[in-house]
Amino acid sequence: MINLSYDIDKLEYLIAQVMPEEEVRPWIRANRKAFTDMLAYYQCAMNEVETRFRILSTTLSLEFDHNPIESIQTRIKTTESMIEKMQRRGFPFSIEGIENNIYDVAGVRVVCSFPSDIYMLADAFLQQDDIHLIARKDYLEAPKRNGYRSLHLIVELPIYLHDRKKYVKVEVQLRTISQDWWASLEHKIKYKKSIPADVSAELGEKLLHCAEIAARLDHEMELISIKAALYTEEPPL
Ligand code: 0O2
Repeated sequence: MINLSYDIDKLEYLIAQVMPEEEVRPWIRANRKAFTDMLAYYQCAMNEVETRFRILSTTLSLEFDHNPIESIQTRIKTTESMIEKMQRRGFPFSIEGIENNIYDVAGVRVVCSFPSDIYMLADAFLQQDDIHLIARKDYLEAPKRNGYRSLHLIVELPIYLHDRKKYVKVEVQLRTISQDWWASLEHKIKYKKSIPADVSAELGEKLLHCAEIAARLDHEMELISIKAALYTEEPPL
């Protein structure tokens, strides 16, 4: 849950890094409410997407005799990270600028049992007629050079406010348990500044090797599950 009574001193400190000093206070006065409203809208859209995946998990498990989702995590991007991304991409900081240019302010990570569950869930989710697909990046089909694998969907969906409907963007990442385990360790190592360059390169190679082992393991586990499913017991009458 995000803190909607956002620490205004912290926001002021962050904004001061991207605006001339004399503009900071007027910006905060003019935009404080709009900024917390924006975070609340992202939170609502993120909750909505999470609920839709939970419903899909229940209905698909009735159909296919296994629950395709192991876990779901959600997060709202920190303001630091939004500002850093806007700067890196050369956009001036504004609420409209964030809404139009940063697609992963609201993030939902769906951790699946098997690779085929990822596509089954993504297809079922994208079939919902109020979900607009903005972008799809398939890092399962084409893994990143470091071995990263996941399916990323940027979608836009409506949230219903008391007086209007608003479309909000959410990034959905779908991956298997082993891909999630790998990504979590790789993420920690990537941001460890104390690792010397040669050790970092060596760890990168080892991580790439582990990503390939994990992909083979996912494939083998899926074959086992398909075979086991042939012997599903009928429920007693
Ligand atoms: P966090 O903390 O998860 O928010 P960008 O790289 O963000 O400038 P883009 O196009 O948004 O550009 O990137 P992409 O490829 O869609 O990836 C966005 C998110 O995917 C990242 O968010 C990570 O969560 C995840 N991701 C992508 N590549 C990797 C990777 O090589 N390793 C790991 N561990 N995660 C990856 P953030 O903002 O980096 O981090």
